[in-house]
Formats: sequence, C-alpha cells, structure tokens
Amino acid sequence: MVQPGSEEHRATAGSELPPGQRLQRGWPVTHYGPVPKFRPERWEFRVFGATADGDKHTWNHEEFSGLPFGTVDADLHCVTKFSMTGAEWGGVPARTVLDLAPPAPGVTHVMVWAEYGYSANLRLPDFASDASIFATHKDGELLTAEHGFPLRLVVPHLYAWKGPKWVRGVEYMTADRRGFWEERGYHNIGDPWSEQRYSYQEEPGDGPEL
Ligand SMILES: Nc1nc2c(c(=O)[nH]1)N[C@H]1C(S)=C(S)[C@@H](COP(=O)(O)O)O[C@H]1N2
Ligand SMILES: [Mo]
Repeated sequence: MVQPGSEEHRATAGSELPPGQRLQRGWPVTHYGPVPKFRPERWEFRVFGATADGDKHTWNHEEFSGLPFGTVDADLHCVTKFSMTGAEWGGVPARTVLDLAPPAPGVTHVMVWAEYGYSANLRLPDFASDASIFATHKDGELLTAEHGFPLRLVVPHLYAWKGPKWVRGVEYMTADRRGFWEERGYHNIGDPWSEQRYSYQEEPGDGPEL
C-alpha cells in the first residue's frame, strides 16, 4: 500500500501543479495573526444566515465529531506560490453540512467564518463541490494547532486562503460579499488553474465592487 503523504504517494498521485506554483518540501505554516487556543467547551460550529428553515444550526464539538467522516485526496496551493501535494484530508464533507442544514433557495454564496473574524467568501457551487471538506485530519492524523486544529476547510480547486483554518461556521448569503483577503487585494474567486491571484485581475461579474 502506498502511504498517503509519502514521497511515493506524491510521485504517483499525478498531481500536476497550477501555473506559477512550485512544490514545497514539507508543509509550511501560513496565516495571518496568532494561533487560537482550542477550548472544547466553548467551541461550536454554526450554520446561519439564509437557511432553508430560517433557523441557525449549531453543533458542539462532540456533536460535530460524530458527523459522518469522509476523505479527500487533494493538494494545497498558496497564492504566494508554494504548493503542498499528496495530502489525504479526513473530516466532514461540505456536502454533508449542506444536507444537514440546507440553504434557502435564494442562496448564491457562502461566507466561511473562523476564529478572530477571519473569513473567506465562496460561490455556493464551489463550496458544494464534492471535494470540499471540513478537515479534522491529514494523512490519518489529527491536524496540529498551527494547521487549523480542530477544524479547517479545504476547497481543493481554489487557492488555499479560501479554506479557513480554525473554522467556526458558515453563513449562507443571497448576494456576494468579500471575505478577509478578498477585501485586501486578493481575487474574489481564486481559481489557481487560471491564476486568479489578485483583485485587479477580476473581470466584471467576478466579484462585488471594491
Ligand atoms: N483562519 C485562517 N485560515 C487561513 C489563513 C489565515 O490567515 N487564517 N491563511 C490561509 C492561507 S493564505 C493558506 S496558504 C493556508 C495555509 O495553510 P497551512 O498553514 O496549513 O499550510 O491557510 C489558509 N487559511
Ligand atoms: Mo496562502
């Protein structure tokens, strides 16, 4: 068996890098601000905004940990041009969250919220992609604090800033709004395969006025 994350796995995963990216050995830590301390008794995951039933849905840490577990093989592409390939992410698929707390019919975008107010906006179909996962594990091991423990979102087909570490909830939106980096010069959509790095590259319709 090929161990996920091993050199052999990397070599056989066939992961081609998006344009302008280079492979990074190991797994660097990249984020803005301090690493939050996890307090299980205060932690909850919230789905709010335009839900189908109009209610806010919350799970405490024990409840969220009991949701059906899935895995996704995916690379991480940082907009600063390094990529980490061949990871196996384990956790709760975004689809599961959408099924358990469905959005109202008019929802077009989501804002994913993390500790300290970090946020990233996504088009609903990007969030709902089969490979989007709220990861608790990488290669069978719990995430470390600096990599997002207890929970981070991974959206494999977008730049990694679209996947908040220390994620705490999802807001369903009926119109687009910019998240943390999207307000600070980064592309509203962030597709690495077409190098949507910066907001100045946006075409009309790619995002709300800056
Ligand atoms: N909460 C939070 N999540 C975040 C960030 C951040 O600043 N805060 N940075 C993003 C960016 S730019 C990248 S490249 C990845 C890095 O993940 P890593 O540190 O596990 O490699 O986390 C993303 N998630
Ligand atoms: Mo990044």
